[in-house]
Amino acid sequence: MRLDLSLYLVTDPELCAAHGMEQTVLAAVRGGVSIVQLRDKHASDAELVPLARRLKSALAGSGVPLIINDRLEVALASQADGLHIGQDDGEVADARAALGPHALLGLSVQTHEQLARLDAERLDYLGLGPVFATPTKRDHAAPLGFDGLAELAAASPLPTVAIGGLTAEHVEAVRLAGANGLAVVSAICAAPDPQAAARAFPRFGAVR
Ligand code: TZP
Ligand code: MG
Repeated sequence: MRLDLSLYLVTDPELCAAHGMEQTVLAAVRGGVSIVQLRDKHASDAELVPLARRLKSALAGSGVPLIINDRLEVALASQADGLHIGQDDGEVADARAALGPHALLGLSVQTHEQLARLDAERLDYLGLGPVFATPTKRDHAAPLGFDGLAELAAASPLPTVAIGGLTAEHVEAVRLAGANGLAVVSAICAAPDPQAAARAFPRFGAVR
């Protein structure tokens, strides 16, 4: 599936609680998000698989890929479009081998050291962050700011999506920093109207 990182929704069950994960995702897709990541740190695989399957069928034909955070087994069982892993979530090579060549595979990167030992051939994109400190992720790495983001994006051999404390007001700064899009949790999930919140993001112009 085509990879458009321009507006990347990442879910959080607590922040999505007002409407629920499923309705929040569907509203955000109507509002124009280009890619969705199902992220739930607490649910079991058995709880996540049915939700992932429902989201996958709801997104069918929309062109919006469904990515699963961390849980390879959930990605496989739900036939999701891809997987996103962090630095401590196992080897990229193992994930790629299990997913096959066509799935989308993303990796979170916080430092130049991590970029230097990147298994880029097996990856499709990188998540760079956090740009700002955010209460949404506990124990996140030191914030990059836009200058740090620009340095990592310039050194990245892969398309990048910025994450961490970002809102619709940051689209131009992220674009100028050279990333290919913004990933947001609270700016959409915690909004009273997730569809309107997604729509409020200016269109992200092509970077490269
Ligand atoms: N990874 C780095 S920051 C972050 C994740 C999952 C959370 C971003 O959440 P928010 O609410 O958009 O700041
Ligand atoms: Mg992770």
